[in-house]
Amino acid sequence: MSKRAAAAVLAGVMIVGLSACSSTGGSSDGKKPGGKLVLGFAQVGAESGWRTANTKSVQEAAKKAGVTLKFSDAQQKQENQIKAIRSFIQQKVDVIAFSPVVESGWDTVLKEAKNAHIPVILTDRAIDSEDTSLYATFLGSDFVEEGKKAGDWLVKEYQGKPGEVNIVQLEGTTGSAPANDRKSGFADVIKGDPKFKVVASQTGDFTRAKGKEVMQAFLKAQPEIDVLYAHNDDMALGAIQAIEESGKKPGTDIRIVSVDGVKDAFTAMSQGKINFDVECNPLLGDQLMELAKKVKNGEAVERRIKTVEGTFTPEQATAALPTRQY
Ligand code: GZL
Repeated sequence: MSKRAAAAVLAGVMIVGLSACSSTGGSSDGKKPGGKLVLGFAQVGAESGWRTANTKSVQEAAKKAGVTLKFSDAQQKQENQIKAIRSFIQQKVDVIAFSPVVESGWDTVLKEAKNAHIPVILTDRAIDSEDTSLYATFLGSDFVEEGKKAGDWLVKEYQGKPGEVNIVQLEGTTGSAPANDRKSGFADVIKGDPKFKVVASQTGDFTRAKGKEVMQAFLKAQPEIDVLYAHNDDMALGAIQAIEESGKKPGTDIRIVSVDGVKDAFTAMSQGKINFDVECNPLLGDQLMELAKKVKNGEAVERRIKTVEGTFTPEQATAALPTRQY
């Protein structure tokens, strides 16, 4: 996370300004007089199993909470998310929430929302704006921590083993908070041990197709690959196809550490194809609806709400499979 965003995190609890409820005439229960709370949600896209689960969580939670949800899918394009936010402003929704596809380039449109007295909630991904008044709160994972967990596993895995460890890295969407932070968290852990070398690192844009394509290129270019670090499971699953098509065994010839913890990755883990998975929880819907109502009412909300998530070994993933929600 950038220093600016971290400064916002340190801002601690922030009382959402009275403007959030007075100028828009918010009634006592945060809804338009006589109507349901209207929430505009600008989603990144449908690029991964994680994203599909996140969308389902938001849509189901809105229904349960009696919130009218206006939903847009930006197909991973920032200009589409900006268009969606402008349309929500035009429609005078009560609250806007979105998962910023990349960290920068949001100030102008968020200033428009602020001038329209529509509070904004960041979900899943952060922005690097210096102006922390542009959003009421950020609900999502700590991606640096996720990267560190992946690095910690790797260091433990190779403790006491001689020789160099050649790592290839499939990065998430260029410029996105999860890609930037998972990369830096991982790098921070391994930089202390010269045996670990990242010999190639390239974006696979969080998709299976791109993950497979880039892994094919890695396999052609790199004489020796010991480990793949994938910033999400979909890229890892695409890479597994490439590894198998090259005649190598994923999880054995090339160890794989990934992030997200979706069901398909747990299945691959139960087959010995992924060696460690750092969970990233997509089920943010219920918390988002609670926050939207509070923010609309001008109630105090934490500036930063971190999602609770763990890590999975193949044994733990196999045991969790039957009840895995996503
Ligand atoms: C992380 C989320 C990432 C997931 C990917 O919170 O933004 O985007 O790790 C998804 O699977 O595409």
